Amino acid sequence: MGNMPDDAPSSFAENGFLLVEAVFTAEEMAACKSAAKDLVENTSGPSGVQVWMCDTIPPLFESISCDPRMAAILRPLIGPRIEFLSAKPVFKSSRIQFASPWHQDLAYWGGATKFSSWIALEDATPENGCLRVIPGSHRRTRDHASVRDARGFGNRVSDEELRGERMIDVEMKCGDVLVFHDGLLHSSHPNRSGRDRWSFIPTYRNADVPDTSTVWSTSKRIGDAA
Ligand SMILES: O=C(O)CCC(=O)C(=O)O
Repeated sequence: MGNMPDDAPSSFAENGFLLVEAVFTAEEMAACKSAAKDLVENTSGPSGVQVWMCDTIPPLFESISCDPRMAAILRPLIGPRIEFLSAKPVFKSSRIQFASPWHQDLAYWGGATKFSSWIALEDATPENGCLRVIPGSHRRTRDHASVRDARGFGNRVSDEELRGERMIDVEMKCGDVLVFHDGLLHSSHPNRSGRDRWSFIPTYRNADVPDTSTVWSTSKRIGDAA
């Protein structure tokens, strides 16, 4: 299941994210990207994000989200009973020249901790808009300003508030998976490559932890223990 590091649970607990290399093949990622292009290129909003709940997600995307390799990566981090909630292909068009703003996903969701996996459908670099993260930021919930403009992402933490914090670029190869905690502060670089950039982000939670979030009314158990 890719190159799962030996210290995965402690590294994830400390940093709020974990990069696992070479999980999916280039062929699998190409199929996912081509299906995502057909379905969302012309329908998603300015942020390039479209969300599918687990009961309405197209089969190819469900199979990637619920793949045994994903369950094997998530089990040491979440626990034996994993629920798949929803997923989104994220399309960063070559026309989108602005960075995605800093935020914690929990500002949109509330309730129990959720875990997302940023799956690289192609190589992600600072030039084409890879993610940026602040290691360890998942331990503190920040205030988010509510902003409405053409960049999408209505809940944001300003760049000024984060000045001086250690930010790292997460460069990824096609087929790599970055699992991250919903408290992790993240943003992404503008896409200056002149080419589109695609990723796919399924979200999960621990079925044993009560969740007061009202975002999801359905979920699907994944993994051997389900
Ligand atoms: O992939 C990106 O460019 C940003 C995605 C993101 O931050 C999110 O969906 O929460």
